[in-house]
Amino acid sequence: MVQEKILVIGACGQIGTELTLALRQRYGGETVVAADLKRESDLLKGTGPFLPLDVMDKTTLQVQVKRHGIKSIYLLAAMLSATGEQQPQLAWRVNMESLLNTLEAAREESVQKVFWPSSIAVFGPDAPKKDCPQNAWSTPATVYGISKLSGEQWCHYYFKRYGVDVRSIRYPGLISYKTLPGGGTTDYAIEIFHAAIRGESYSCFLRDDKRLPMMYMDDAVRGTIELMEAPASRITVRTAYNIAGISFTPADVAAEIKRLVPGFSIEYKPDYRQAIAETWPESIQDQTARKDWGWHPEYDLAKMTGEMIRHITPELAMSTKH
Ligand code: NAD
Ligand code: AKB
Repeated sequence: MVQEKILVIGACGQIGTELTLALRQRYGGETVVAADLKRESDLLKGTGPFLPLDVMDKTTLQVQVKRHGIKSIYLLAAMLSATGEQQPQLAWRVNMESLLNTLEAAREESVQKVFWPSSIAVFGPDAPKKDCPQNAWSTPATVYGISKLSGEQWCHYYFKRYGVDVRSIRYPGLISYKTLPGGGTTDYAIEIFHAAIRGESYSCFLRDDKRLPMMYMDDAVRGTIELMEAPASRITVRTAYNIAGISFTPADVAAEIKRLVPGFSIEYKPDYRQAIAETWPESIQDQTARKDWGWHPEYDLAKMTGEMIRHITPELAMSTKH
């Protein structure tokens, strides 16, 4: 069977890098066109085609989708919660225009499938903090969360009105070692590992007891591909699926790191990101994703911590020091 062409927009980011590599491994390097505003990252070089692309340029996006005969798009370009709060107007524009340009390109160029990630940030202070359900009341308190909630509705609209097969997941905070995070409230849970490997004390911008939903990147990438490969008849949610991984506090992850890096120490200096985190759930329910397309996480806190410590070399940790 000839594999149809895939476009990953935002391919040099935290998720984009790992998702592009996983898609290339599964479907073949030439099948997956990586695109980003940034120059091609070293990890992607030599693994498949790269396209410099600004997704805000609707005409160029459409031309490239047509030229490459793209049949699936993964849109990962966005401004995350913390940087979004620094520039709310820009975050709204980037997050909404990138999605609307992609949905329009999909509609006009007969793209068969679109993946666009939402976030646990759609839930605001009025949603249940524990085991937040799929359909909990959403009153997001950040521009990022507002853009994700609106984006979910646009995905639903394009599916209902135009039949575009758009699929989405509300990712928790994602933990990975290959690429640094891009400006979120959950970034502490990656920075902490780099500091530990450098032999430094970590100054955490959240409180010690701020529990949040998190997930190891391997689970997120596998879940994304499983969702995209599921038969359309199994997909009952056309806004975005809750998926749960691990729920932990900074103190929990610090204790787990200390077991493997005995001298590690941490101090807590909450900043504006604590206020963002306060509005998010501590854990989420994911029964609908489990029932519809078989979602299940494979990493708990101990397994994730072991993988992070194993893969972050002292050289890598030194290169990420700022
Ligand atoms: P990131 O910031 O690491 O990567 C985004 C990439 O998009 C970057 O490489 C950036 O250069 C690129 N980009 C930005 N503007 C662009 C433009 N105009 N045209 C083309 N490329 C552009 O973000 P990420 O963490 O990989 O997140 C990807 C998606 O997943 C986002 O929608 C984010 O909201 C969502 N998400 C991420 C997390 C997480 O923990 N990382 C959690 C929930 C949801
Ligand atoms: C962020 O902190 O902004 C992201 C997210 C949970 O969406 N990691």
